[in-house]
Amino acid sequence: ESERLAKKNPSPLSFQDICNKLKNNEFKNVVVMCGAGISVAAGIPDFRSANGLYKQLDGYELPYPEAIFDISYFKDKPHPFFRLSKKLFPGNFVPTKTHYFFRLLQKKRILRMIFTQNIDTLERVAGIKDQYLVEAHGSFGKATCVKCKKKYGQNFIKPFIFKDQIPKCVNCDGVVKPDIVFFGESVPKRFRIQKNIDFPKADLLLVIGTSLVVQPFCSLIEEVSPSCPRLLINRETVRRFSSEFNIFSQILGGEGGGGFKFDLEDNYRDIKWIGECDDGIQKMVDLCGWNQEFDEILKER
Ligand code: CNA
Repeated sequence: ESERLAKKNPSPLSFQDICNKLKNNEFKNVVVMCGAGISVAAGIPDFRSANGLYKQLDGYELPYPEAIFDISYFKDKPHPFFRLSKKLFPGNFVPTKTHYFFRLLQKKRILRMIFTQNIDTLERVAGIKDQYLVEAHGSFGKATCVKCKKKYGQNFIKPFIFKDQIPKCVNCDGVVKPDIVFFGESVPKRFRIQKNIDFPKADLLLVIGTSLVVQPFCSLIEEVSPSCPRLLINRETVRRFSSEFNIFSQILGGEGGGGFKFDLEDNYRDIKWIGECDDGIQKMVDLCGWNQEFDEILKER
């Protein structure tokens, strides 16, 4: 069905057209939406791929994989999350070409904002400044006691996690949870504020390395103006959920939400490049003729 609609109403823009416009400085406010796929080449598994984290949770005794990030499950059983945290904890990973491409956009002063779902902080490691970053699902940078809300830094929780212990509050003995947004928790205030500021201003939306299923993040693609081209770079095309799936997935932990369109109907401005993130990015750099500048940035790795 989607192919039929895309054929009926193909995008007048090609991947090459987008790159030409970038090269000719026609985009001045690039908004990026990214997810776990951009960090897979750094060695951090994503959630939903065939060898993703959700397939690696066998020994964790979870009722369903998403429970590991479910706030009510966590309050009852925090162990599985902390066991996984040891694997994901920032510090041991090098950013990918894709992360450094964001840095190139920042250098060219055409990066409006990156909205990331990732909690690995690799955007920061690649040199993205705070002002250009919205960590929509939080990060391991800070932590909060679930009971008394006392705030902690990353250095407090890290030794506990690496010793396979649960970090406990010095005041009330409550569990200290990293400030990562779990299913059932609300997104940070910065997400809500920047969403209304940056999306209406976007003249190009780059969606990269995400299955676009987690709400409210996935609905952001609807927030750009109707004239803003939306470029997807991903291993697979992104799905659109039926309402039945939403009800089911909400029971599973708040995903879905549906109703959004991406590269399906009214395809007058959506473009997709299916393949590895870093290959798509290299292709963009080649077509833009930005190789020399990009290589300079990559040398810092
Ligand atoms: P996801 O649902 O696992 O989807 C990842 C998407 O990326 C899939 O569509 C894959 O096909 C695609 N993909 C995987 N590898 C590549 C690659 N090398 N090149 C191109 N495409 C690729 O992950 P989402 O980010 O969409 O889901 C949101 C969750 C995942 C967020 O809440 C994150 O916090 C969470 N997560 C984050 C990390 C991280 O911080 N690195 C790791 C795992 C999960």
